[in-house]
Amino acid sequence: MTYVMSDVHGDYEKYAAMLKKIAFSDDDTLYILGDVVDRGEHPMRILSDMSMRTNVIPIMGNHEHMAEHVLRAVNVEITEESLETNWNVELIRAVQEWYENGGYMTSKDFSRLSLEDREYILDYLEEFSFYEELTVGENTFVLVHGGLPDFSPEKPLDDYHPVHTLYARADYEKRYYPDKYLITGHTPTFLIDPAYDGRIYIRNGHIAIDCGVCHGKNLGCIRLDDMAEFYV
Ligand SMILES: [Mn+2]
Repeated sequence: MTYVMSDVHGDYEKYAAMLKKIAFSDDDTLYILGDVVDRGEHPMRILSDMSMRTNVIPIMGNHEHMAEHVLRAVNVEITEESLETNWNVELIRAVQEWYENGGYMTSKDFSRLSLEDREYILDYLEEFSFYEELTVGENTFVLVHGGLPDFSPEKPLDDYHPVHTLYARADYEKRYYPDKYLITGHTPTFLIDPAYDGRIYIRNGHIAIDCGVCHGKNLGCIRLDDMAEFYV
């Protein structure tokens, strides 16, 4: 079976509870559609668990993108040289933007790791892909964290600016592909349509799966084989 979840935001308890609820096994595949880190308390525990499972496929979110950039830059000893190359105004702005978006919790959790584990986590974050396309049964799915700006149905995924797809928001009023579903996280479903508060939004060729964990709502997970929905 093939599952997708997203926007776990450091909530290890919900992540673990979801794996249990779907009875996730070695025969299954789970795509995690970004924003594992920030806001919640235990992002490193989730990343570490994900990294040890070969059947969990991580996709980048804007929060991983911010975290990887800042943590890589600050996880360097201050020397005369690193002051020039790393500790510049651009980094300070990036830290500020990240902290305004819940990055402090991730820094705090990261600070508790050994130097070796920090490198391991940073290397793992670099492996995240920006999108995936997969076919399950009769259906084809395009998975991207935020959206596809300047969309055209014929445009290959490689032609989208990868970083822009992380911060973009899909237009949920618009049908994208005539013959494929677009699966996105990033935009909590209660903001798309209050009728889907805490639930997965499936409409018009869209599957939006950020059910708002960091807003005190649910972690959602969809099974692509039969579109079954799971919540914790
Ligand atoms: Mn996001």
